[in-house]
Amino acid sequence: MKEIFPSVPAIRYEGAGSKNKFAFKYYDAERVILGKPMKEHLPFAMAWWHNLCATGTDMFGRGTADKSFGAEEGTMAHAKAKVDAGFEFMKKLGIRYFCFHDVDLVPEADDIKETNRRLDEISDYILEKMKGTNIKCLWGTANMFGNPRYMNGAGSTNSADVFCFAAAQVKKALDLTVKLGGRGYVFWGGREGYETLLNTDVKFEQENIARLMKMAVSYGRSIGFKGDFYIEPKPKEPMKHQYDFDAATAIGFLRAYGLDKDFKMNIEANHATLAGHTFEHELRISSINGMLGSIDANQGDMLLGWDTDEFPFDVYSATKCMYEVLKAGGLTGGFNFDAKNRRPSYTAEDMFLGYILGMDTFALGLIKAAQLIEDGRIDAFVKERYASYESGIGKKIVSDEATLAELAEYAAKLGAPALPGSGRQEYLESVFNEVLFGRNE
Ligand code: XLS
Ligand code: CA
Ligand code: CA
Repeated sequence: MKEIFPSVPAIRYEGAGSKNKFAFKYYDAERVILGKPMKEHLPFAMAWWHNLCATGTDMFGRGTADKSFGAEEGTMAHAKAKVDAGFEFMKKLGIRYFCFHDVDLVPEADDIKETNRRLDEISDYILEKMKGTNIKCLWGTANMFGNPRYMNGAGSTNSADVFCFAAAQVKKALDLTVKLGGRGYVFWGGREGYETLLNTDVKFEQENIARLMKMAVSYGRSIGFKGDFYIEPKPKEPMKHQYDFDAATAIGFLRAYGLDKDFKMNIEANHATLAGHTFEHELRISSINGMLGSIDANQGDMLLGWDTDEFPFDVYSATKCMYEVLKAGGLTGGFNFDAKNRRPSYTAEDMFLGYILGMDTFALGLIKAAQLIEDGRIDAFVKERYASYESGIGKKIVSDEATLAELAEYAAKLGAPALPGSGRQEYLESVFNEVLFGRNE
């Protein structure tokens, strides 16, 4: 088959001194970190939508990038050309997973029966392509936000007919995920939210979202889906209020409706910052609740209030992310680059350069997070900070043996407690810098 990206070679690790733009400087797939090769710590995935579909269209102008891959857009020939391009792309970068929405794969027809027929055809073609490679699906999902019928949401819509279309799409997307060996299935609540309470029954809408999710779990399990379902929290955009605001909100929702055994979180960095959190905050909240499943690896722009989906470049953030992931014992999902090139970076080479940046940033993050753990000063400090609970009255508190009256008596005896130990934030930040940058002369 003719190469689609002839100007880009297979990307290899050449190390930090290399000036070759088509080489990894830090991502060395076989390098062992804390007992595991990098490629196992970092199951990277390609996002079908941004990489193979998005052309850079924005509210003010047309696309700048040509993603026709030699075929006429809107045809099945184009759908297949995208598969060819995607597989060549993943092979050249050594990426082993992809993520997709149903409508990323084929042009949507007016009738859902025809859309589903096209999905069967393209998934057969993808399966053929997967043969003889180690490339698999990380997760699948249904796009329940683009079509005008979803203007008021999918699970949360006011129209029972639209709810049925959402159910039909979820069913088909689950079929495809299972067919392509997916590890997970994502619900990102695109338009599951509201603009004004004047026309909205929030309780009813949330109950219906839970109903759709329960049906998905029961259908998924019935066709042999063993992976995790994920909620991907996001606080706003496109809706003003989105129901899955952040990890804490989504976890509360899952517990309220008895869905917490089948679902975990898919945490996206850009959504975390839109919610007014750091990426690592969202990861920690998920992980302490046993719900850290997968990651959408990207970053936002702190000067802009929307979802810019940039390729990860911030090594501090990637290091803090990998620190959380290592502490959690890894992911059952992976790292999906839900990221797009900036509009003026419109060439095919830029598609590769974006992924090289992202993969190297996370490789650096992994190396540095492992060094922080091996260094041990941060861990030791945190342990020491809570040492007053290891003996005496503190131990009684955490063993649930103390009563309020007893503690009040203890306090009265003391008169006034000594101030808690210093938080030492500046010291810890300097330890962090030292591990990141080492000696510099
Ligand atoms: C949009 C979301 C979306 C999900 C999948 O903001 O990031 O792309 O990841 O539907
Ligand atoms: Ca995402
Ligand atoms: Ca996003």
